[in-house]
Amino acid sequence: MPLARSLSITSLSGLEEWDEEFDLEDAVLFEIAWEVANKVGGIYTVIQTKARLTAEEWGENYFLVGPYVESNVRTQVELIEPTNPALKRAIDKMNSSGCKYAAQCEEPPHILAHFHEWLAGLGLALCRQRQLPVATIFTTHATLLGRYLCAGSVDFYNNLADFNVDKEAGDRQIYHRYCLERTAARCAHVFTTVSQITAVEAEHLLKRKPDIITPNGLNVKKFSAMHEFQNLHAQSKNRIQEFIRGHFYGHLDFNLDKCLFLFIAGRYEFSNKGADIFLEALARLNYLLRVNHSDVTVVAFFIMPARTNNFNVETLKGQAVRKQLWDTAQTVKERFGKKLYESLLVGQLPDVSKMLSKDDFTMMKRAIFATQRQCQPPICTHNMLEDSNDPILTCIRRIGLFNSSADRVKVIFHPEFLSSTSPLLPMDYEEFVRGCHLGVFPSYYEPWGYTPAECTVMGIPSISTNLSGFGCFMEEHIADPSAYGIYILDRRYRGVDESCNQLTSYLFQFCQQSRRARIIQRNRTERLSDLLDWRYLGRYYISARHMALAKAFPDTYFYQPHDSDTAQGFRYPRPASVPPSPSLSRHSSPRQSEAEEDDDRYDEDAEAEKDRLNIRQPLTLPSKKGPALPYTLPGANGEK
Ligand code: G6P
Ligand code: 1S3
Repeated sequence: MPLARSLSITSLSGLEEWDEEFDLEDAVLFEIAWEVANKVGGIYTVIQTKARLTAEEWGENYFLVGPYVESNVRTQVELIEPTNPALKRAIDKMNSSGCKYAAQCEEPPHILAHFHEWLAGLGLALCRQRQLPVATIFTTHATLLGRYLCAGSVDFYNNLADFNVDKEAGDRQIYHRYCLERTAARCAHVFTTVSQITAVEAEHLLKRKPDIITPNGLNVKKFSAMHEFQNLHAQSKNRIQEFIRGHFYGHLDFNLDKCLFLFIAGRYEFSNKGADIFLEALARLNYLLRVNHSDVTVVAFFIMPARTNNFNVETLKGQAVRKQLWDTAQTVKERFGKKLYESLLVGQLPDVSKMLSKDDFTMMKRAIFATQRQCQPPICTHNMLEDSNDPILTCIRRIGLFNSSADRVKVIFHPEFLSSTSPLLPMDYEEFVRGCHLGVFPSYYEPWGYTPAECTVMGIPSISTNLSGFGCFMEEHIADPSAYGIYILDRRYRGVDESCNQLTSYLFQFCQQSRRARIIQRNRTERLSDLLDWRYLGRYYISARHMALAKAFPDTYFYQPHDSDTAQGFRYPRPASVPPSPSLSRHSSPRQSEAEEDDDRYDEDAEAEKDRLNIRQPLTLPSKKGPALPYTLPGANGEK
């Protein structure tokens, strides 16, 4: 007999506790999405990271439904028999006769079905059309039409209210998909989306105002030692540096210790994800670093999957050459060590001129000879199938960032998601992010944006925009986001060129920070992670589910919004250590004197404690209804 469940979400760094009592004894939850155990993009992350909290609330009455992809089932799914007899009968019946509705048992549970995105929307539409006793939720993570319109040259945000949606969808040959999405949104008991900016978009393009906003969370990993994430940064950075040593072999004329790693990652939508203005800003940054004779070198990684025909030879060769140099150094070191040991054993100081033999020199010369290279270090790590039309490569050709010695900004395009089994850069995404210095996500279309959120929980600063769900959310909840390493680019009120200048200036300022300033900033960034934890944000999904059950089964469930519905949102105050004087505080990144520049032994515990005390104020933002939706989206400068 399943127990009535109640969920208590405990306090996180002063964020409000949330206790929920809702009798789910006779309810069953199905969550349906194309990305269940099937990684395509961000929705996979939503489902995968949220599963633990949802399972805490629903126990064995929680089911995820996704496409059957043999390879994914083998690697991600543990096959078990259902324990609930009603479900077992339904599944048996489905197995024997195809996917027909078959739950005609005596005491059916109350079914709640949560559909994500238009791909799952057909199931929702059929549930409603056949009048099945199922409470339904539809969550859209982007609108189809929004994505298509933004990818073109349309001034999207200034014209949201005026689009002839049917015509626009028809013109782009997505009318059938658009209809499915709109139907699902319209006929769900509860309609949700991931951010306020997408709520406004949905209201105009799908013609329904979302009932609740369900921001995306993450499972935040807490380390017992407070600075463990800093150590992880140093370890992962070393591994990226190794890759750089190989990639730039023969051209390692820059100081790796003064090298900053920037990256952009995500679905390959060149202008929607802001790869266009990132490249342009990098070209401007290159100029600024050169004319200012900066000793900093920036390596910007583009991790965006495109169609390729495997790694290219030059890139693989780079890692092979590096390995050969390493092996040579180890061999010579061993021989040297042996001679030294033998000399000490007989009580003599070694004759340094005889420590290296002719063979040693020949071996070292050969290894050095192998590092000679006629071409520049490659931009792209793979053989691209559409090399001549590829937007990133085309733009690089235009702006002339070719990894030459004079360039202070180098670019590496890795058109495949990262993997710890790669022969080139054997790191998974999380390790890679930890080793970088700054994530750059200047998106034009970004309903939420997991990439900067992932950076935040790992203590890595990021740049997002005020057209992304994440950027707006952080702007709303943090008094001085950039002091915490959350830079929010203005793409709403500025033209592309102006936004690009702002981005260049953020990047240039970042390059001027000392190591110590970066360490302080990372500590601050990491302190925000509770705000993005599912233990805090999961409450909006919980509210959506309770609302749907109450709408579909009013005799059994009652949904009452929290009293705090009208309360103002919580804001993280400025960090205690930011200089109070306006002239100094203009740079909200931490700054210090030249003498302290490279002191990485800085202990920030005292500052952290001050900030934590400062942060401990009650949070009154969330409610069962979710945050209030202002539904005013000031005009964005859509000049693209
Ligand atoms: C972490 C480590 C330090 C290291 C620093 C490098 O804080 O704990 O030992 O010096 O990272 O920071 P950077 O920003 O230069 O990669
Ligand atoms: C969408 O994935 P995308 O990268 O195509 O869903 C994500 C999860 O909700 C969201 O973070 C992202 O902004 C959307 O664009």
